[in-house]
Amino acid sequence: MAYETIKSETRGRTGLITLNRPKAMNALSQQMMREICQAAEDFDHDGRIGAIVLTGTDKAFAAGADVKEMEAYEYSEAYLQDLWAGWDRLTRVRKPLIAAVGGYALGGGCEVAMMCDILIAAENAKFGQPEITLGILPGMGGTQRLARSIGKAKTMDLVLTGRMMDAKEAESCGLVSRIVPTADLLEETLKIAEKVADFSLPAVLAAKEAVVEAFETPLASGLRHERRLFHASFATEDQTEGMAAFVQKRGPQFKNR
Ligand code: CO8
Repeated sequence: MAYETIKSETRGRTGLITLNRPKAMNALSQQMMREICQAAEDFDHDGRIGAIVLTGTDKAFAAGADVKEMEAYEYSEAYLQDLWAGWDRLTRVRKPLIAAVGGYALGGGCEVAMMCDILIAAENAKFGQPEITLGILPGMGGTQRLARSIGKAKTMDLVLTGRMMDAKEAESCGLVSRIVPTADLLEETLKIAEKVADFSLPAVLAAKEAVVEAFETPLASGLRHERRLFHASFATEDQTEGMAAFVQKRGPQFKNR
């Protein structure tokens, strides 16, 4: 499919989506939202793909929703269109989404990164929710996913002051899992994606589903859900292979990749 605001390609078993509006700091337009979600869904349904990487340029992962596009909106339009709800499609992708964040991840950019399952930051990454400086507030998870991820104190600080935090602070508060040198961001992230994509896909999907559940349910039902998925994993041929390979001291040959 031909896209205008993103590039979509495959690297081995990884689907790579590159946000491609560099002159606008990858500001997220509605078209870009539709194209990112479409590309991610296509990879989700593609049997050759085991993980999906979302990245931008070294200057900007994405500097937020496109303010120039949003400027003229009125309440009724925003409400009737359910503005930005289209991003929910990304959160329904079942394969692991890995964000490779270089440069600015602000506003909607930070929110899209938080919709991903693993966040890798380049040393030059900067995260923030500057909506307050525009007379609005975050609208796609910046108060909710951020608070669940880094807690109330830092979230209030970022959301109410609009300040940015650098990669080190983002790692120390748990927003990102790793920091890599800026020049190596894509290469390092693709290595992580390939590692994930090499495991048994049913196990990977179930593991993601179980972790996502931790953010949506009380502990007792989350634990029950995890246990059911764990039990179900014994119905897969990859469990038989994975455990046999361990016992026989060899590498596993997973069939369902
Ligand atoms: N929207 C539209 N255009 C943008 C945006 C944006 N968010 N960010 C940057 N641009 C454009 C600039 O207007 C400029 O365009 P032009 O050359 O035509 O003037 C170009 O990108 C380059 O930007 P700068 O000249 O400003 O570059 P600097 O290096 O000086 O600064 C910054 C980079 C710090 C990133 C700066 O551009 C900035 O502060 N951008 C806005 C950040 C912001 O406020 N983001 C929040 C937007 S609101 C939002 O995200 C609401 C979320 C709602 C849910 C979204 C769901 C995903």
